[in-house]
Amino acid sequence: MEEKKTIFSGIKPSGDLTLGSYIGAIKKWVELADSYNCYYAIVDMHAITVRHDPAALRRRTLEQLALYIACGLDPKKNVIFVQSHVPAHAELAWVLNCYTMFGELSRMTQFKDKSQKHADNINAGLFTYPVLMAADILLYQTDLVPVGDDQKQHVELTRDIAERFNGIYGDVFKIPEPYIPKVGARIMNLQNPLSKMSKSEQDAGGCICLLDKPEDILRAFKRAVTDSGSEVRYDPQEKPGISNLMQIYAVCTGKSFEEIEREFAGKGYGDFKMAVGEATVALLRPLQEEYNRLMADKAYLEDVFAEGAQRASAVAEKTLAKVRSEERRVG
Ligand code: AQP
Repeated sequence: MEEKKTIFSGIKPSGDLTLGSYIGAIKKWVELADSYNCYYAIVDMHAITVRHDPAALRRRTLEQLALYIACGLDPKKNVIFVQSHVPAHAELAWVLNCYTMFGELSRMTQFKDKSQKHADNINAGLFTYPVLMAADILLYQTDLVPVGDDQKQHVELTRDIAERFNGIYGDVFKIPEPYIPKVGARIMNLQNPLSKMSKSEQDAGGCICLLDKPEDILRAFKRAVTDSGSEVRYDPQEKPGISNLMQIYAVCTGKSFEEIEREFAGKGYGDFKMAVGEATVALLRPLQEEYNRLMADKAYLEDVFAEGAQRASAVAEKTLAKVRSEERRVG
């Protein structure tokens, strides 16, 4: 029997998880879990590249684990862990820093965006963030990295770094491929459909969090910014607001864009927005119930963390030993 391929992906606990995090990443992770060997991390070291509140980071790390499981990730089948519990990530990141060019990192659009948003704190960690991400991925000899569209550039850089390293030392790393969902690769802010829905920018009404109350979700969709005209039609250029809502509705209901266009032919934007809100509430309800159940059992969550760290470390340390012996030629 052919050996299962490996997946690595992670989300940083920089804010409450959003519908964007779910649709762009976690939903895919769940779908892939049976067919691959999966490593799903809570990448807390990435979250400290901007100023943060330590207590909130600790709280969110645990909440994020409960949400991963509530979304359908089974910790027995998948290795679920916290990045900082596996020191190999930091060590490999340092080595890879020495094989990554200043010019490459300067071209990263996320660095440019974050530097603008955090102009008073453009720290070196923000700049070398993609190198830590490369270490995260390469430590597990990953074949596939399911990410939203915004992270594609970082996965491409990871490939370049790995190829450069392998070109010098032989086949140390597997070269990973990005895996971007066809629908929902970039869920946009409901108040500004030209800007991504981000968990660190939870402005009033623009962002749906996975734990939001049904009435807040319905209100946010009711107030979502739409486009001129009144026809529900998929056209991201001309109708970015409606097209974003169509992506969300398509994921919640499993319907195609054509089916949605037929369903709302002759109806106004108001009916459509209401339907998207209701479909989102229906998607999130069971997930929220399971989350509440899990959060009442902190001991179980702590056990999952401990086991995940152990399983992840065993694999990560093997890759790191290979790196050390090839790169430094020491025993
Ligand atoms: N709006 C989105 N649509 C589709 N996919 C998304 N992802 C995030 N937002 C959307 C995907 O979720 C994963 C988590 O990414 P991350 O937390 O490591 O970093 P991010 O992409 O920077 O996420 P945020 O929410 O925008 O965080 P902040 O505000 O802290 O920077 C990735 O696979 C991402 O593509």
